[in-house]
Amino acid sequence: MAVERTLSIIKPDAVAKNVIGQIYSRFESNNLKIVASKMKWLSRQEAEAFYAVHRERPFFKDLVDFMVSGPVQIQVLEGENAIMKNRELMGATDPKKAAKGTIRADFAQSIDANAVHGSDSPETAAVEIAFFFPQMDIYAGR
Ligand code: RTP
Ligand code: MG
Repeated sequence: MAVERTLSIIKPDAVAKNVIGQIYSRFESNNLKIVASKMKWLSRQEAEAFYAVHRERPFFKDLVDFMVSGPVQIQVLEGENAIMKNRELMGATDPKKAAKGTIRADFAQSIDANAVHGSDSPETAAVEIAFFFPQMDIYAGR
């Protein structure tokens, strides 16, 4: 299996709940290495650009309102099969439907405030990583 990189965001609800460390522990114990990391309070313009694929969806305004409601913790995760592995650790978009033991089942309260974002394909991972991190700020760490 290939070593991949994926973009992860700990959303404002989980940052406010003070569970960054607990979520990082799940990445680490599942062999996902944090190779870039920063805390940032997104502007409305940044949040709209990041979620531009959802611009026409009915939930777009709620999504952007939520993403700018407080700071987020943004990281690049590296590891075997990192994109799908992170999606598995996150659980389903709606925490009520998320499998037991997933990040969203344990830390999220609603489909809007759902604790984490993760890239969903190699193509979106490349675009999303470049959106937040210049190449020089990503450390392979080997
Ligand atoms: P994310 O992009 O944040 O990792 O989440 P996802 O892939 O699991 O879900 P996606 O379909 O990409 O939707 C992005 C975010 O929009 C909100 N959403 N609300 N009310 C709704 O029906 C609805 N659907 C999606 C969620 O907060 C989701 O994380
Ligand atoms: Mg998505």
